[in-house]
Parts: sequence; C-alpha cells; structure tokens
Amino acid sequence: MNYEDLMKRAISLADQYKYTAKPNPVVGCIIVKNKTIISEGAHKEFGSHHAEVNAIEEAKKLQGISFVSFEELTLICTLEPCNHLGKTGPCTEAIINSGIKNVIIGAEDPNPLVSGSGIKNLISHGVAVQAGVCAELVQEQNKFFFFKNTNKRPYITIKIASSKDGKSHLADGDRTFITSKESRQDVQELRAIHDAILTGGNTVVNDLPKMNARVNFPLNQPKKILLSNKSNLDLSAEFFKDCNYEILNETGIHKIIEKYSKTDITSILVEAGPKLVNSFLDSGLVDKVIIYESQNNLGPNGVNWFKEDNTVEKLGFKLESSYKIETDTKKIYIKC
Ligand code: AOF
Ligand code: ZN
Repeated sequence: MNYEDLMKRAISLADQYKYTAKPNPVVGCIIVKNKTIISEGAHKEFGSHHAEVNAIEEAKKLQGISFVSFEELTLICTLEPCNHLGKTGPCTEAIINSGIKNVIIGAEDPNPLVSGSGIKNLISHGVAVQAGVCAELVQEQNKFFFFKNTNKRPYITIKIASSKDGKSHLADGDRTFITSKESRQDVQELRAIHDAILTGGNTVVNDLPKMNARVNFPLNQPKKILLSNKSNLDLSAEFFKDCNYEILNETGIHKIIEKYSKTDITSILVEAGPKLVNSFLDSGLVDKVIIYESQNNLGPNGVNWFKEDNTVEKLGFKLESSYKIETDTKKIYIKC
C-alpha cells in the first residue's frame, strides 16, 4: 500500500467514531514499517485518547517482535497531531518521545490551538513531515469541525416537515404528524450527527418533543438548546428529562450563535416552528435547509413555512439534492 491508500484506510478507521467523537473531529492513525501495518488507532470518544497515542501504545506492544526501534516506523495520521494540552496530552510530544522520525499527515488542524504548530514542533525535533495527503477527504469527513474553525461559528441547518403546499400545521387544528414514520426515523440520524439541537418554547409546549437522537448505535447525544422566555414551562415534560439542555432567554439570533461560537459546538440543527425558523433565515446565518415534504396538502388553513412566496429558493437557497423516503420527499437546500 502507498501512503495515499494508507491514509484512506486511516480515514475509514476514523469514520466509525463519528457519533461518539463529536464535537471533536474524527481522527485515524496507522503506524507502518516499510508500508506494512504495525498498529492502528483512532480517536474513539470525546474526551478520550487521541488516535496517535492509541496507535503508539499498540505499537509499543510489538516492539522487539515486529520491529526493533521506533526510528524504523512511519506514522500516518489523518489530522495534524495536536500540540496543546487539552483533555489529553499533546500528540506531538507522544510522537517525539516514541522516537518516530517520519510522519505523514492528511490535513492541517484548523483549530487555532494547533493550526500548523504541531507540524512545526515535529520538524524542529528532527521529524520528517509530509502534509496534505488526501487533505480534502479529511476536511469533508470533518465538515462541521473545519467549518467552525474557518468561519468562527457553528454550521447551521434548519430541518422542517412540510405539507406538499408548503405548510407547517393547521392554524386552528391539533398538531399531527405531517410526514411518514420513515422520515421521522431519518430525522433521528440527522440529530445524531449534530452537536446541538435548537428549538423554541412553542414547539416544546405544543409538540412535547424529546428532541434527542433515538438511534440504535452509541453516540454523544446532541445538546438541547431551548430559546424561551416562558415562565410556565412544564419541567416534567420529556424534553427536560435527561438534563442535557440549556434554556436561553435571548431572541437575537446573532447573539445566540455568537455564544455557541465560543464553545466546542460545531453544528446546530434548528427544529422549530415557522416563527423561529424565519428569524434564523432572516439572520443570514443558515447554511442548509432540509425539508421533509409529504404528498398531502394542508390547504388554506395551513400556516406557511416561508415568507417570500412560501419558497425557500426566494430566500437565497438552491436545491442540492432530493430523494424519496417512502411517500415523502427529502429535499436538501444549501445557501447559494
Ligand atoms: C489529534 N489527534 O485524535 C484528535 C485531535 O480536548 P482534546 O484534548 O480532546 O483536544 C481536542 C482537539 O484536538 C480538537 O479540537 C482538535 O483540534 C484536536 N483533535 N488531534 O492530534 C486526535 N481528535
Ligand atoms: Zn492529539
């Protein structure tokens, strides 16, 4: 295998942990001797050891069996090794201390605490570094993490369920499900990949959502953000049961996003009613709109989702992809 193939293998290795490592990036690492794999590691869980450290620890078990000295080995990692003391020690230090003299890197870490300093530190300690191998794949794999560090704010997606005629619910009726069970299951996976879910007080009061990701795999559950100044919230409702929530009495969208830009949250899924959804759209901070559209119309008594001619295209979004989920259509729009 050449370094590109090994990097692709490290990327696949990392991918398994996309639900548990978040909001951290997923990272994979492979240690080779003459391009034969000695050990592998990944960043498996938020707060736990980094990929490089896991791979080095595995390799140590094979010293004297598969190789003699770490100087014979090359370390391949998808992301630039960190150079800061975070929840774990710097990976650069672990690499330098191991004696490894060759490192191949996928993408530079955009985190301002790292961003090139990891590479510099390795080089200054006599380690040969080659960076940029399959960098675009690594950036794509960690889209939210790169977005956040480049744009200094989380990636924002709005998700809505809509009738065929673009309505949210009946103005005077009870709230019923618009879309199919399969679409609603798809939403669970959408929640699972996000770091936070944001909603409004009316949605919590009217729809009684749990707003967690109900999936059959382990994950770091998204944080729930509730924007509400209601004094009569029923704190025994499902939404509040797991304590993974924050209530904000703030209506300025820019201020809210600024607050989360300072945290490690890299992505926010907005699941709310038309009022809050339109406030987000007005803010200009929305990157993606996902519409689960049913085949049925709600008619003139239905409440429109969007202001301008009730179309999201008029608000500066274009259709990126569209596919069927049972009887519904999932439409993904991105900012033009
Ligand atoms: C690496 N290897 O496997 C990962 C890295 O809070 P911490 O200590 O877990 O540090 C998180 C930051 O470290 C994260 O924002 C990113 O910059 C980098 N992630 N770096 O060398 C890894 N997961
Ligand atoms: Zn690290």
